[in-house]
Amino acid sequence: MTREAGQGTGDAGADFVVVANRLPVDLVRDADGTEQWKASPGGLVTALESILKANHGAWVGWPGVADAAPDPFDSDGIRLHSVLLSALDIELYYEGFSNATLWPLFHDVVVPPEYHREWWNAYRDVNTRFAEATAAAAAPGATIWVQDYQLLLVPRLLRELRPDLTIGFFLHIPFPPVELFMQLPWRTELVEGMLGADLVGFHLPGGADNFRILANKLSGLPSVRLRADKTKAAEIRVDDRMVRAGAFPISIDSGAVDALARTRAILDRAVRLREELGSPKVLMLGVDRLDYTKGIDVRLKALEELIGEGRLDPSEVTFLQLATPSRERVEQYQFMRSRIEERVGRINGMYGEIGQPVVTYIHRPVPKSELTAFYAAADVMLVTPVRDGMNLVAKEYVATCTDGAGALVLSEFAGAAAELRQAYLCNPHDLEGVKDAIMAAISDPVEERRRRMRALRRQVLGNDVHAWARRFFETLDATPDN
Ligand code: GDG
Repeated sequence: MTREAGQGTGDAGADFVVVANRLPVDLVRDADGTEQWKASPGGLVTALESILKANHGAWVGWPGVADAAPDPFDSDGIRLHSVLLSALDIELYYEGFSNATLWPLFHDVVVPPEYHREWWNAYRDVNTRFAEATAAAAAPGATIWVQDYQLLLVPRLLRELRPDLTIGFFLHIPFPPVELFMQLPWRTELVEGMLGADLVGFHLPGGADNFRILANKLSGLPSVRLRADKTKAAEIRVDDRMVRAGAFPISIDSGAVDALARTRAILDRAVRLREELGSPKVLMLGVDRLDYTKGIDVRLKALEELIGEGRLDPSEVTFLQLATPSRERVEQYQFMRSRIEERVGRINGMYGEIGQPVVTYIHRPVPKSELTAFYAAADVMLVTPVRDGMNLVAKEYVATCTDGAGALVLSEFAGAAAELRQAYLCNPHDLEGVKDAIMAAISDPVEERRRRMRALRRQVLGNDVHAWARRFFETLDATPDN
């Protein structure tokens, strides 16, 4: 990766620009103390890499460190433009408005959202800076794709600066019911911010519907629903423009996950892992960012009760929970971490044997290969969020089950449940239902479990992240007035 400024897309700007809170790089400090930016490829980079490379692509985002804004540099053929955030910006815009106002509100107020004017002011300022950086990076007539809830105001701010651009927006988290969204003191500004895009994408048709209703309720904008359209889209008239809103369920690079899961290294590691865990009869797995929306407590409660009632034998069952650290400076995350760790301790204290805990809990990130081995080793995957935009973990598990032998327990409140109908679906608020789903996933006849997994694999392997990006751009190109 090179760091020289002035290379790559040159002064003319980029024809395609992704705008996201984070740049796909991390600042890494080597043993000798030198610092360098290293690519950190996430799902979005994978999905957009070929489009970015083929279109003189650029990416605008925060490099992940306070007060750092290196000159534009190239990473894997993509020009990266940094937006500078101070420590105070991070506290007010990111930890505050994004993660303690919008995140809980958009996840059905699982914890109470906080409304603070100084957070909102910082959010508006930072969104303005993102829009300015994007306007400076884009070539005339370029296509821009703005990502997620941290940047809801960017589409409109950017359109004001650069009416020549085609602007898409995608929301990775749920878009809440109208009654909840109406709590927001800045509800009209936020909806009008999103309406600056030509196409607004959601995971589910319900999100697009809520958005269409709010555009009418808050800004009096008329809309029509395009029922025959595959994305269940609506068209909203904004002045002399048409804005389209529709459902684009995201996916993973299923083929790549499937291929990795078939490698000798992963298969061997999966076997060793089961041995290290005491060769349990049943290995259950949870993989999440440590977040209160993910329902980690729900599955721990279910496990504790199933053992307490004698329906599960602790000497035969092991539960491996990977809970990656996340948003550790936000208060609600600190509370939740304590509650979960207390429950893990209680279960192991009650039911574990020496050298043989029931729950193995890992609170640090693991490499992708290790995570893939976890998936490959697990008999039952527990995905029990109380609300989740999609949940890629569920799809990754399915793509990793190359032998067709695993079982997926999946919350109805994850976006993924709309596509993964053959999972063992459950309502995370109904603990008895969760327990029954876990028991069915463990005890159903092998043929039934295999039948379900075959259907899930057809779904996940047939709808990958490349198809997701393609569908979004095809719709963006077809949106009227473009
Ligand atoms: C948001 C929405 C939506 C986790 N721990 C490790 C690790 N991971 C990877 C997983 C997966 C990703 O992180 C998590 O994705 P999810 O979709 O499950 O959840 P969010 O982070 O909340 O994502 C969500 C998504 O955006 C996309 O639109 O599905 O609903 O909330 O890929 O594998 N990866 C590695 N080590 C870890 O320790 N390597």
